[in-house]
Amino acid sequence: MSPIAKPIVPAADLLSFTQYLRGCRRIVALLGAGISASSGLPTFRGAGGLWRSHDATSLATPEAFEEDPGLVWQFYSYRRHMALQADPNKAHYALAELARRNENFITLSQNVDGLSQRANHPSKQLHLLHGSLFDIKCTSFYCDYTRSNDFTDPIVPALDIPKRIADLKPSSTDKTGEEAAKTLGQAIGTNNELDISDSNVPIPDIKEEDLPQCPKCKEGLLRPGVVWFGEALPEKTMTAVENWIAEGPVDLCLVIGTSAKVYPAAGYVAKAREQGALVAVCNMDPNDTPGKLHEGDWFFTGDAGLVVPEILK
Ligand code: BV8
Repeated sequence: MSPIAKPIVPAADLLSFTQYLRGCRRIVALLGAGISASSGLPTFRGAGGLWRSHDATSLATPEAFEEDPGLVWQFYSYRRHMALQADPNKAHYALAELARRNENFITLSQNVDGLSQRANHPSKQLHLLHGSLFDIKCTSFYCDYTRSNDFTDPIVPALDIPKRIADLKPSSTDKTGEEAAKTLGQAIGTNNELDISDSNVPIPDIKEEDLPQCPKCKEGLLRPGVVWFGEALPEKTMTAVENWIAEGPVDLCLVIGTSAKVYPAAGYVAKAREQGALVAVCNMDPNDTPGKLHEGDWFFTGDAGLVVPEILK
């Protein structure tokens, strides 16, 4: 007799939530890295939030870029590559479907991986709070050059790290080459894809002139079009979100796959509550709640890729 499969969501919670959802008009969802985990993308805190022994949040700053643009570009080039290899999962598609069904539903995504867009989430109802890995902009103070939806991978030859390492010829004098070749064997996984997030893989320094350059002012370095720590969120986006929340009662706030520790994004949950919203959290970690849960809220423990399509169907 096969064991009865454990329901993705406890029946009672599912029933009470779906009954409430049916009566909801204005709904807002806040997404974090956890929604993309089952698409194979590491979260910020996943694996200790490390990228090649660097704390991811310490690389997502203007200061880090100022100090070592080559290293920060390698971090973003790696994430661009990973995001392009990934596919949206059923949670991304379920939210896109909800947006098509209900024009009074909006998604606030903290994610920069482009997966909600690739799930054809209606763009007018998708607010990218922290930008996108695939937007690029000039760092020169006097230049307004920006480029969207640049999916070139890698964005410049110098950031084709696996190729650069493979080109390193080990020689008696060039320790780096030998070391690189040796660790290359270790670092290349069975799928022959070099895991450049592996801190054992030495990566040659990249000269600034080999990094993406602004084609307009011809002076500035280009940078990823994401919001770094210490930078303001896009004003237009914040105004649109704040106006939407202020427009009238909010019935439900979905909080999906986020540790809800980064502000002002995490603050939108409280703002939705002030407008009357009940909160439904979906998280792998039962301790990751956006502040204290209230009477009537829901907490669905599990993989967003499984739970979200279940509760929204
Ligand atoms: C700003 C883009 C001011 C780059 C990111 C109060 C008010 C305002 C600001 C602050 C404040 N207090 C502190 C600040 C400063 C700071 C901040 O919030 N710091 C934190 C660390 C305390 N905020 C800022 O700097 C913001 N700017 O306020 O500017 C200003 C105003 C005017 C003029 C100048 C300045 C800017 C913040 C934006 C930073 N950029 N991303 C990039 O991606 O590289 S933030 C980045 O980290 C992500 O976008 C995301 O927002 C955050 C990580 O959070 P999560 O997505 O939640 O990921 P995490 O790994 O933490 O958690 C994953 C969750 O998923 C976990 O709960 C896990 O259990 C769960 N999970 C895992 N697997 C699954 C799952 N759940 C379901 N299913 C699974 N399978």
